[in-house]
Amino acid sequence: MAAQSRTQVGIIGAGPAGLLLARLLKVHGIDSVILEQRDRTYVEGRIRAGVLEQGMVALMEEAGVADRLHREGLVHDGVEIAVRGRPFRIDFRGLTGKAVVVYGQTEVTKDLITARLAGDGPIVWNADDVALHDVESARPLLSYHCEGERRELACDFIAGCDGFHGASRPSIPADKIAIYERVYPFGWLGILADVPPCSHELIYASHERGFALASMRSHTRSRYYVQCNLDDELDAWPDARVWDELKLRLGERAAAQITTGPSIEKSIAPLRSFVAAPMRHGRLFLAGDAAHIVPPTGAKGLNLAASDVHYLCRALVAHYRTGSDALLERYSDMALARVWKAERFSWWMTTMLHNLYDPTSFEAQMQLAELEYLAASQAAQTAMAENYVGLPY
Ligand code: RFL
Ligand code: PHB
Repeated sequence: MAAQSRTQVGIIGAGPAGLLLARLLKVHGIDSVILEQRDRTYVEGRIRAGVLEQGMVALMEEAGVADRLHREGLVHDGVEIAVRGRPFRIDFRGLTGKAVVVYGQTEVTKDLITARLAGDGPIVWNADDVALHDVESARPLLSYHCEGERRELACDFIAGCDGFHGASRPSIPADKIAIYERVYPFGWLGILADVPPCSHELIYASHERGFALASMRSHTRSRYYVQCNLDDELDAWPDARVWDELKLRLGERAAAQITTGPSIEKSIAPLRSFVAAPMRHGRLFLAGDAAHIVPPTGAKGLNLAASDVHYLCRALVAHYRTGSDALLERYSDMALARVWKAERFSWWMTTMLHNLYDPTSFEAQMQLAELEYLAASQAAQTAMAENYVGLPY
C-alpha cells in the first residue's frame, strides 16, 4: 500500500514557478505540497536567468520575499546594443518610465526556498517517477517514489511547474494540446566569473563573429555569453578563447574594460521558441517552462513563469474564496496572451542580433537595416524598451 496524504494544490517542480506559486498561495491561506525530483543543493546551484521585470519584483514583494532583492538587486535603467563594435543605448527609464532589476534566478530560488521552509509547507526533495492520475476528474492524484517507498498525494488541483523536461505536459493526450516550436541553429556558451562587469549596463552585441552578451550578477560577479555552434564541445572553449571572442564581439570600449579571470561555471545552452496550448487539461494547470520556452535573448523566461503564476494564483484564490471557477476557465487564454507577445519579442531580438545568414544574402541586409533603424528611431527604441521592461499583466 502506498503512503497517502492530501493537499489543496499539488505542485510539481521547485523552480521559480513552483516556489513562487506555493508562496503566493500560502499568503492567501491555500495549502500546497511541492514535489521536486532533484535535491536542494542542485536546485539552489543552477545558474540561469538574471533580469527581473517590475512585475516579477512586485510579485516577490507580494510574496514577502523581496528584502534581499531590494538590498542586493541592481536597478538597470537601460541597455546597450553594439552593432559591429559600435554601441548605442536604449534608455528604458526615459522611454517608458520603468527599469529592470538584475538579480540572479539562483538568489530568487534561495529566497523562496528559505521562506517556504520557514513554515509554509513541505518540499519533497528527490521525488522520483512523479505521475499524474485522474486529472480530468474532480479528484486528481499524484504518485511518486521517495526514500524507497511509493507515495500518493491527493489534491484538488495540480500545478505543472516542472520545466521543459518535466512529466506534466507529456501527461496531456497529444490530441488535446497543440505545440508550436522553433529551434535555432546555434547555442549560447555562458560563463560566470568573479570579476567586475565591463560595463554598468548589459551589452547585447551583434557581430560578424556572432552574438555576444555582457551581463552580471553583482559588482564583483560577471556573466557573459557568446553565440557558438550547437555541436561545440566545452573543451573547444577554454577560458582564454571565450575572453578573446568577447573582446572582439563586444567592441573596443567594452574590450578595454573587460577584466578576465577563471570561469566558475561554463555551459552551452540550445535556443528554442516553444509554446504548448492550452496550458490546462482538466485539473492540471501548466505554468512556466513546462508550457513555453523562449530563447534567452529577451530575458523573458523567468518573467513569464512569474506572470503565469500571477494568473494561476488569482484564479485558485477566487475558486477557494468565492467558489467561482471563471478565472480558472480563463487561465490559459490570459496567460497565453502575454506569452505570445514575449515569444514574439524574444524571437525578434534573437533573429535581429545573431549571426544567422550568409553575409551576401538579402536577409543579412534586412538584419543590418533593422539594427540601423533601431539605433536611429525613438519609436523603435520605445517598442523595444516597453517589451524589455515587461508588458503589463
Ligand atoms: P525550471 O526552473 O526548469 O524548474 C522546473 C523544476 O521542476 C523540476 N522537475 C521535476 N520535478 C518533479 N518531477 C519531475 N518529473 C520533474 N521534472 C523537472 C526541476 O528539477 C526544476 O527544479 O522551470 P520554471 O520554474 O518554469 O522556471 C523557468 C526559468 O527557470 C527559465 O524560464 C529561465 O531560467 C530562462 N532564462 C531566463 N529567463 C529570464 O527571465 N531572464 C533571463 O535573463 C534568462 N536567462 C534563462 C537565461 C535560461 C537559461 N538556460 C540555461 C536555459 C539564461 C539561460 C542560459
Ligand atoms: C543573464 O544575466 O544570465 C542574462 C541576461 C540577459 C539575457 C539573458 C541572460 O537576455
